Formats: sequence, C-alpha cells, structure tokens
Amino acid sequence: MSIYAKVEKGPAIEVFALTQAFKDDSNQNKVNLSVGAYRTDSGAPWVLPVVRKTEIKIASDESVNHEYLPVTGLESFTSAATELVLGADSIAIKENRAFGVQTISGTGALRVAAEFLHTQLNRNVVFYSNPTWENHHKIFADTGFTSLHSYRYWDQSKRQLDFKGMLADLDQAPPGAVIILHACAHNPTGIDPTQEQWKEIADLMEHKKLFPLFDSAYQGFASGDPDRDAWAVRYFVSRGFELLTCQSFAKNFGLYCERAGNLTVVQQHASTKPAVHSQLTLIIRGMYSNPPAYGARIVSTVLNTPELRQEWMDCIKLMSSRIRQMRALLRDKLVALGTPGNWDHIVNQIGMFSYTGLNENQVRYLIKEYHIYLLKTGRINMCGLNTGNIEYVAKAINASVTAGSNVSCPCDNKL
Ligand code: PLA
Repeated sequence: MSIYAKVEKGPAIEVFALTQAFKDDSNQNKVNLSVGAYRTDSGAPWVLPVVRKTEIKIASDESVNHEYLPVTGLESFTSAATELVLGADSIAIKENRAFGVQTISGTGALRVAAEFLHTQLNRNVVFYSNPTWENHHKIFADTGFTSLHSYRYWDQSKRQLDFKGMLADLDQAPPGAVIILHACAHNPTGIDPTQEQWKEIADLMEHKKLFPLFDSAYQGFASGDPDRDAWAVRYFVSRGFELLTCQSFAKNFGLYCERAGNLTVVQQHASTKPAVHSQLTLIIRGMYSNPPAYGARIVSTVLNTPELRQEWMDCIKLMSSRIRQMRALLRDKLVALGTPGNWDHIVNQIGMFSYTGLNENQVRYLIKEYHIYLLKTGRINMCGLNTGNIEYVAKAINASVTAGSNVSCPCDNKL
C-alpha cells in the first residue's frame, strides 16, 4: 500500500474553486464576482499603464540581473513601502523605530508576522473580526496559535458595523492578545470604523494591552487616496503603539501573481531593531530563504520616482472611482426593479467588496441559474461588475431575492 494512501483530500478553497468553476463554465452570460481582482469596464484584467511602462524600463536596463536578493528583500522597496503606509513624515521612521522586510505578498507578511509573534514573543492568542478574510484563521492556526477567536464586527440585521459588540469582545481579550485589524476597506464587509471609532478602539487596546496587527491589503481602494486609507495605522503609531503592518501590493499595483509584500515593524525604541531584524531574517531564511525581485522592483521604481508615483496615484483614483460608480449603478438598478429590501449598504460600503446580505441559498441560485459566481457569504467583488453586465446581475439578484431563498438548489459539492 502506498504511504500516501492515508492522506485525505482536503476541502476546496472557495475563492479559487469559484474562479475555476467560472473558467469552466461555457455560458456566455457568466460573471465572476468572487476573487478580489480589479477588472476594467470591459471585464478584462488591468495591467496599470505605469506598471507596464516600468516593466519595460526594468527589462531594458542592462544593469539589472537575477542575483539573489537579501533575505529581507530589496531595501529600496521595503523603505518605500514602509513610508507608504506610515507616511513620509512619520515620527517612527524619523526616529529609526520603524523598518520593513519584504514578504511573499500580504499572505506572506501575515505568515512571517504570525511566526515572529509566536516564536519570539510567545503569543498564542489571536482575535480576528467576524467575518474576516478566511485565511486569517488558517495562517495563525498553521503557525501554532492555540487560542483563536473572533470579535463581533458585522451586524447582519442593520447591515452595518456592530461597534458595541466589537468593543465588548475586545474587552474580553487577555493582555498581549494579537488583534488583527483591517487597515481599510474591510474584507468582506466593506465597512470600516470611523475615525472616532478607531480612537475608541485604540483607547481600549491601550488600556487592555492588546497588540495591533494591521492587515493592509487595499491601501488606496477605500478612498482613492493612499494617505487617507492609512489613517488608522498612522493614528495608532501616533499614539505610541508598537505594532506590525502587513502590506500587499497585489491589488493597488495589480501585481497579484508577483507576490510583492512588506511587513512593517514599529517599535518603541530604535535599539530593538538589530535583534528583531535578525530574527525576522532567520524566520524568512527557514521558510523560503529570500523573496522574488520582479514585483518589488516595479513597486520600488514607481514609488521612488515622483512622476511615476503620480501616475500610480491617478490609476488608484480611476480604479476606486469605477468601483464607486458600480456601487451606485447596482443600488439604483436594484431599487428600480423593486427588489425587496434596502440596498443602500451597497453605496455605503467601500473598497473592492460589497457584502450584499444575500443568503447561501440565494447565492447558489445565482450561481446555478445565472452563472454569476460569488462567495457563499454573499460577498461580491464590485470590480467584476461593468456597464455591460450590471443590468444582468441586478435582474439576477432581484430574481434570487424574490425566489432564491425559497428555491432549493442542489448543492454543488465543488463549491
Ligand atoms: N489580506 C486580505 C484582507 C485579503 O483580502 C487578501 C487577499 C490578502 C490579505 C492576501 O493578499 P495577497 O495576494 O497579497 O497575499 N484576498 C483575496 C484573494 C483578494 C484571496 O482570498 O487570496 C480575496 O478575494 O479575498
């Protein structure tokens, strides 16, 4: 008997299984609203023009080679990424209390952060929002965290932030617990705390000695302005918190497969940097030795060249405003169709996603009857909508709300 015979097949990863099911679907009306990836108004993936330009520049630069990067990555990238999230005038940067290490995109930053917290700071307790990006649980469980909890975040009946519930649950967290916070454009709900609410969260976390870990995967996608979207992180830094921030350049640079990420460490004193940096180096060395250069070179070149940086800011504005247009259009169409319920949450939410409030049965109905692919939580990627398919999607949602919860659809085991 094979030594592999006892290995059991694991569950599918919903977001990627849906994308595959979408690809395999031959229906010409099909729409993919699952994975969080930007699409143009014609439904195509978008290579940002400034990224294409920079790729050509790098490819024709004879001085660029394929030697290994240092274990902690390209310095011009990590410093630009750290500055992007903390701000050019950050006191922590000025005082040499903050630094970044390059990671395998946002997921890698979270994994390295979790490993560091677990092995170097003996952390075992983590809290993440309910709901959250489903990988938060897996990353921390795989690392060896033994006490994994969620804090209330979404009020399903009011379709808004359950702020009281959030504070009450964080208040129960033991001192030193790691609290995962979405820096902006919360995935999946599209609801962020207001600045006033962030202040209360910071008060509580300071009082209870909780450790903030910011997941920043959508900087620029909430407001169109990367500085505004980094407000919460910068506020916590200004309050004197020590914290970690996990950055992804998948979405805001459209560099999904290039795996460009950064883990920023903010410390109380510059003196702890050599030790912390050395331990992060050893963690990365043992995991994958050193990161890929391609995406980091692009991000570094763009962020460190003023004209290119401006072009990138314009791209961010364009992407976020197209999303906002789609929000308004979808809400208006649902209302015009007389779809039961209130759809204002679609325009009130921000970032890539809308948490529609559709239930699992309605989601299955959309997939089966209309070939519209979305997560079973009812999350849709707003970027998957465009002027060509929005009418179709609105009519389908209307039909699913009217009939979908009563229709029993055979559950597709693949999903
Ligand atoms: N953090 C959050 C909150 C995310 O939503 C994602 C990606 C990541 C981190 C990881 O991004 P990375 O590609 O830089 O590692 N979430 C996606 C894709 C876009 C996914 O599930 O992996 C999503 O559709 O939710």
